[in-house]
Parts: sequence; C-alpha cells; structure tokens
Amino acid sequence: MSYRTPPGRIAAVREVRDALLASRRAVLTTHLNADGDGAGCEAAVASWLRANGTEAWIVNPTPFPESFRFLMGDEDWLVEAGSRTAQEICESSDLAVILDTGEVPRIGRVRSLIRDLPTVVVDHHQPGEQPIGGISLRDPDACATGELVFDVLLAAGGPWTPGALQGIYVAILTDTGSFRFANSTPGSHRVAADLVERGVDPEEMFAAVYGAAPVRKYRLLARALTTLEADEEAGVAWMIVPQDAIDELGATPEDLEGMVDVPRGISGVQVGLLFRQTTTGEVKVSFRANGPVNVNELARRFGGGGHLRASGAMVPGPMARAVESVVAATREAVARETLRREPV
Ligand SMILES: [Mn+2]
Repeated sequence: MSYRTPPGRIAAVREVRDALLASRRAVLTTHLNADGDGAGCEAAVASWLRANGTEAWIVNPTPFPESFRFLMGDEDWLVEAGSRTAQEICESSDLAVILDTGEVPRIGRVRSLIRDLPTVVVDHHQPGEQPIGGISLRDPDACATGELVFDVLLAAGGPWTPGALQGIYVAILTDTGSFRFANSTPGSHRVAADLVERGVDPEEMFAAVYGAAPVRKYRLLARALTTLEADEEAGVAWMIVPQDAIDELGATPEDLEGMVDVPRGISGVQVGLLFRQTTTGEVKVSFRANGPVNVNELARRFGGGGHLRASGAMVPGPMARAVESVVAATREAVARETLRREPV
C-alpha cells in the first residue's frame, strides 16, 4: 500500500497548495530554536517554491541551525531577522508561511516583520491559546510537519527537488526520533518509503544529521549527566544542563538536541525532563512521555505546550525552584494517570 493523504486533510492541503503557488515572493519561518522538522520543512518548501518560480526566503526568530545547513546545498536562502534586508524582503513579499508552529509567541520577533502579510500555517502541534490566523493546514495526527508538507507537494505534483525530498525526510526522521517514537506511524514510514523511492539516501541523511556532531556536544552531555536524578518509584527522571558548562564550551541550543532522551530512556520512567537556564533568567523545560501521561497538558500549566508526548515550557527561575515545582507537578501527573488506568 502506498501513502495517501488522509481524506480529512485534503481540503486544507489544496487550499494551502493554491495559496503557496499563487505567491511571487514568500517569507518562510518556524518556531524559536528551529529543530529538524522546522528547518527541514523550511528547506523543503523554499526549494520547491523556487523550482516553481516563487522567490522564497527563510527568516527565523533565532539562527537557522548549522547542523541543517546542508539541506540548502550551495544555496543561501537565509536572512537574519534583525537585518535591513529582512525588513525589505518582508515588505515586498505577498505571503508569510509559518511551519511547525501555529502560535504567535513561538515566532518571536518575526511576528512584527510579517504583521501586514497574509499567512499560511502548516503545523502538527496541539492547538494553543494564541493561534496565528490565515489559511492553515493543522493536524496533530501528522507525525511531523514534514508529513503535511509532503501532502502539499503531492497535491501539487512536485517538482521533487533534492532540497524538497531531503528536507521532508529529515523533518520526519528527526521528529520521530529516527522512527522510534509513538508518532512512527504507518503514514510516517510510507512517506519515508516514497521519499526513498524518489531518490533520498537514508544512510547519507543519517550521517549528515547524526554523524556530524561537534565534540562539545558530548562534553556538554558529560557535564549534564552528573546532574541526572531518577525517582524510580514515581517514574520521573530529570537532568540539568549546567549554565557554566554551556558558557565554557560555547554550546548552542543544537547541542542539547536529544539530551532529554537520557532521563526519558531509564527503565520505568514515565516522564523524562530536561532543564536549562536561558539568558533571560528563565528556565527552559523539555517534557518527554513514554506512556500515556499527557505532557502537552502538563507543559501548558507552565505556559508552554507542544505534543501529547513531547512538549516544552519556559518557567521562572531560579533553577532550583523551577526543578522543584516542575518535578512535583510531573510526579503528580504520573500518579494521577496511574490511578486513572488502575482503578481500585
Ligand atoms: Mn514538529
């Protein structure tokens, strides 16, 4: 059986396709600290739009991750959000395309740049409280925003540029944790199979994404591991990325990618947490669930959100207090979920 766009998605897919193809100059963006899904979708949509004669530019609220630059090959479609060029490009564009988020606070300073533009949102997060308006293709059942971008390109009949194929593949590869997480569905595998049939080389993509880490990433992990705590009875484990280690090593947000999988990977753990100090004094918390605990709901209680099994929030500092309150709330959520599933 080959992949087919789920019927409930088709109307929105067509609407988004038509809006994108009608654009002459488009600005693409994603959430703060772009991940493989956000960056992969941007590269894919930019490559595909340019093949269609639309001048596409990527303007992100935080720098485009170095580790995903390879998706653009020799091209450079990146424009720094604070630059005069970004302002000029946004003023002369006819469309803003927001990928892998649909919420106003998540696009940071790009919001003011695209304020006067019509918007298209393509996203697979759970709906939040401050949605971005305009035309949208939103489906939390999609394994990655890359799956939704695939639907759009499928509806358009290509063209399947290398940038589009690789960008979508990397989006799905990274958001499914290399096809290990609960969002590794028949759909995610079918899209991947289709991309491989069209020419994506999985070994090449794996090497580019997971075989090119700077050594500081592992030195940072070593420092973070010394903080690892596991409450095995409660099914909660957590780790702190020490600020002094970040400073000494000159670590970037990309170096923290996947680190939350360490506490999450401990036997019996229902929810794994990762804490990191930010420059604003707030503490960034990542939540990952192995079982049925809804960490989207949990993160929302701290002003964040995301997915049922993967979400994040910014919590007021200092670190010790943030850890205390988030761990307490997580213990409670796990206990409540356990009670609900095993009625006395
Ligand atoms: Mn995503």
